[in-house]
Amino acid sequence: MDVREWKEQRHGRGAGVSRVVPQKTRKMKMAQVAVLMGSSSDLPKIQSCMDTLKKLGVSFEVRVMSAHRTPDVVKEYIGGAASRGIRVIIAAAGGAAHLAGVCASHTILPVIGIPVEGGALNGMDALLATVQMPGGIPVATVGVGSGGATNAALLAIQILALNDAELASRFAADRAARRQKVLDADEAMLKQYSN
Ligand code: RP5
Repeated sequence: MDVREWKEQRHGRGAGVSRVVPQKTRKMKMAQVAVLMGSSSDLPKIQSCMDTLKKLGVSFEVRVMSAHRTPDVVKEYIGGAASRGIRVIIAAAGGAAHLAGVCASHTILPVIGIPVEGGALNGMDALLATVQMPGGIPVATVGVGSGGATNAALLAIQILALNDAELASRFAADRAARRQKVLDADEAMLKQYSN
């Protein structure tokens, strides 16, 4: 029995074939950020992460892999991420959310964890599992919910912007726009309620 047959016997059909860098991914622009989610059911809850990366012009790839259901794929993918040009990993998972911590254990790249809401505890479980990493293997954990997913992208951008002046200025412009939005809202409120 060769290694591929052994993997297939242990993990199911197709397990012996590397799924880590599919042909399609190799031809795409080299990604700087990897966004992983534990299940495709997480996608709508972290959409703002991808939207924010796209808006600020950061190259990224999005994958579904699970610390529990496909641990072998996670290990292989994360192990090769830095050499493929990935600089920051964002990992989103719900429930007993181990994905970000497991990713962090396989790389020295910075890992940002998004606790995904849902299930019986509505994200409290994912928040604690992601944020409470034992000392030595850090995961930068953002909040539960859409704001957390946005912040994961912004934090990844801040890390990349340390070595990318153009990205730093796009980030500064985004922050200025957020400031302006509050000022505009304040002005509108004043007009609406001033006697
Ligand atoms: C986690 O379990 C996933 O990240 C997801 O949030 C949760 C439920 O997954 P599904 O049962 O919807 O695939 O691993």
